[in-house]
Amino acid sequence: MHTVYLGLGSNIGDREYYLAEAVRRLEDSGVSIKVCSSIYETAPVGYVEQAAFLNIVVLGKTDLSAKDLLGKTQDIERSLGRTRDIHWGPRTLDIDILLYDSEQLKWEELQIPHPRMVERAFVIVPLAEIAPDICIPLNGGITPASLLPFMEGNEGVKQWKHLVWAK
Ligand code: GSY
Repeated sequence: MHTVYLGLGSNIGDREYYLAEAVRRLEDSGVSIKVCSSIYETAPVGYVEQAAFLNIVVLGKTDLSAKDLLGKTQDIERSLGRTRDIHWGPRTLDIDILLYDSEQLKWEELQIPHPRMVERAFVIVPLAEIAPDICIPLNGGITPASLLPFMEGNEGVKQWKHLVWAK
C-alpha cells in the first residue's frame, strides 16, 4: 500500500462541487482518501488573468503504481470537463500528484515530488495543515512546517471552508 499526497484545484463553475466529486471519484478509482485539508481560496499563480482557485490537499492510500495513479487522475480531470486550452489557464479541475511514498521520480510525463510544490503557498499551506512534519524529498529533505513562514501572505491564500475529515 502506498501513501500519496495529491493537490487539487478548481477555478471554473461550482468549484467546491468539482473538488468534492474528484475526491469521490478518486475513492472509486482505488485511492482511499484518509485525510482532507480545509478548502483554501487562492489567487491564481502562473497565468494571473483568471479567477481565484479553490485548493485542497488530500492524503490517500493506494495499491496503484505511480503511472497508473497518473492515468486515473487524468481520467478524472477529463471526466469532469478539464480541457487544456491555455497552458496554466482556467480549469474545472486539476489534480497533481505531490508525493508518492518518499519516492523521487523524473519521467517525461511525471515528476515526483512535484517540482514546484515547495514554492506554492496553495500547496504548502493545506499540506502543512494535514501533515506538517512529513519529509518532502527535495533539497535534502524539507518539511511543510519549515516552509510555512516563507508562504505567509503569498497568493492571498485564505481558508474558505474549514473541514475536519480524517478516517
Ligand atoms: O497547478 C495547479 C493548477 N494551478 C493553480 C492552482 O491550483 N491554484 C492557484 N492558486 N494557482 C494555480 N495555477 C495553476 S496552473
